[in-house]
Amino acid sequence: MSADGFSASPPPGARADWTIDQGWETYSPAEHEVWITLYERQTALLRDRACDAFLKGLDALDLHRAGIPDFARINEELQRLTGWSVVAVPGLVPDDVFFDHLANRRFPAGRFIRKPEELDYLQEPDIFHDVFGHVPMLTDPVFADYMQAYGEGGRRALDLGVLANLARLYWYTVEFGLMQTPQGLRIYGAGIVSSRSESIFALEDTSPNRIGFDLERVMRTPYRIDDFQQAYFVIDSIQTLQEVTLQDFAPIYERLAGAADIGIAEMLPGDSVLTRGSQAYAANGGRLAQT
Ligand code: HBI
Ligand code: FE
Repeated sequence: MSADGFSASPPPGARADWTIDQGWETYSPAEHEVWITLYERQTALLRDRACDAFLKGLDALDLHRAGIPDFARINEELQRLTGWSVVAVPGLVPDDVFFDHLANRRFPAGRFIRKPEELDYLQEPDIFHDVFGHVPMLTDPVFADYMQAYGEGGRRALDLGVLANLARLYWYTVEFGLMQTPQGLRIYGAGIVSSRSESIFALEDTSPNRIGFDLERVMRTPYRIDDFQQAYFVIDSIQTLQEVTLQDFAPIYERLAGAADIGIAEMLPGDSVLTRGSQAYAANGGRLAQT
């Protein structure tokens, strides 16, 4: 991937749009076993932590089958529900390629799965993060629209050179978003639902800030790529995300161009505060201190 996010050429064996065949029949029993271990561990934890749309999607796609799902099988149901499909890619793809897939209702998912010794954490998204984490929410029609709109917005943001702001929106919603529901705080972000430790930390730990979602606030707030988030943003419904995409982003990008970033752990007077975090986890070294 080149620095500016525009297409380098696809790796050998990949098609021009960076897709590859999933090759479901080539997974080993040990790889299926890793999926089953992760799946059973996460679903036990998420029953009262993930939002309804996620849990419904998990069941609708029949992901509780034993082992790594065959994209051809889940795509039949996914396309019927929201017109989305999962396509296999070798790993992270250039931003413009990524946005083009999303804009066409194709979710690019890595085909590789983590090693048994990496169960708890890996830097690059594997098939468990991508398919268990991201795909169930794509069965929700409103969220499915949001993801397509994000792809279209991403292409525009790349052309305008403001991708960093939009990437924060993706990070604090699609990857690490929380939702307030009548049953309490629930998770919808893929980066959280696919992680056992962050599924607990994000909802229950006193360290992180939990702040009501505000589009420009989110787009001015940096995020962590190497550890638990120091701030989580909370929507009150998936419709909130859809309303976001109905806005004209041009004036927002102009305002953001003149606005400084907000400190990752900072709280602003205008924030709607659910949790004023202690930041104790980050202060004492975060993940490194835990190992
Ligand atoms: N590629 N396969 C893959 N998956 C991603 O989540 C992804 C990507 N490329 C770029 C990217 N995400 C982000 O940089 C954009 O959301 C900004
Ligand atoms: Fe992801």
